[in-house]
Amino acid sequence: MKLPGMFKLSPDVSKAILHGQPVVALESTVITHGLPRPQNLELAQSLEAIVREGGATPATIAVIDGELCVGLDPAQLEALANNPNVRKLSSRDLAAAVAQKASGGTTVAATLRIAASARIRVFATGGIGGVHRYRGAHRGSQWDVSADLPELARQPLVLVCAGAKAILDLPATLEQFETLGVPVVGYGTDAYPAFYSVESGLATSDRVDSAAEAATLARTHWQLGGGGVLLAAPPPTETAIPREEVEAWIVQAQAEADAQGIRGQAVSPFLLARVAELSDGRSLRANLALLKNNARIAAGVARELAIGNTSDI
Ligand code: PSU
Ligand code: MN
Repeated sequence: MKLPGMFKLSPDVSKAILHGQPVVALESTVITHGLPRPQNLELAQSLEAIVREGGATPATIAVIDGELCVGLDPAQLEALANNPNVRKLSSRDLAAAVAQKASGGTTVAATLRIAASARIRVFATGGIGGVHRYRGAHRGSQWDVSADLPELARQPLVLVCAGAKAILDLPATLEQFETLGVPVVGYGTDAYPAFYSVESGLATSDRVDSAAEAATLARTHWQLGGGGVLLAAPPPTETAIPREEVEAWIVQAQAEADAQGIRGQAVSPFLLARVAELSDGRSLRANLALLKNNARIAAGVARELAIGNTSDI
């Protein structure tokens, strides 16, 4: 596999890809902008450990000094987590970051693009971005749709998440998945999860009950020319929070975001941080637990997909 010089694969990841061994991509905006310190670094390290325990190689993806890094060493991970000035990089921001030799955490959208270039087929995150709730006071807010959606439609990966983040308009986000041809597959459930909550009151489009079934569905989707598959895993019940409880915090956080004129890329990080405060840390605990759960599931799917694999699927 020959990638342009701006890509930098870690030795581990490079070897695993070359031999068709299971690899799980991990994003880094959740580290740089999604979680507070020091939980962000601890989480990033435990996700890598969980993927390894699950028999796959973790590939945390980030941009460091203009290089598209696929797999970070421990010092790089620490530096990224502790640097408050790094950028949030979505698909459209990658070229500028490379040209300017900048560093940043990659969103789901940007991570999908980089992972697909490296022929990685499985990716774990917490919650995918989506269609933001309509904020009448803010002109243009009806067009605040995360680049995660079109990018997932395009890139042939299985994205393991607990649905879309609860701060979003979930029915509108599900409609977008249908429009974009992205299967929304429940992992052991027919209910579409709502990130912190086990149920959103909405349904998935399909269901699988094992990693092997998920792998078969994804392979078939790709043989049909499809792109991404959303594998929606409910958050662990011990830390999950009922929808009605979460909703009150979100409504308040959203009102504050509007009053303070928060826009664009700053909206999601603001809402996540504010909900964590309003919930007295409960949303943060749920977020950490579901991220770990998703990493474990992703390792299983990556192993199934690697069976009988050559380096190109
Ligand atoms: N999931 C989390 N925490 C996060 C994110 C997802 O549990 O911080 C990040 C992801 O990187 C996702 C991004 O791609 O939020 C979406 O940002 P936006 O809504 O601005 O597209
Ligand atoms: Mn947005």
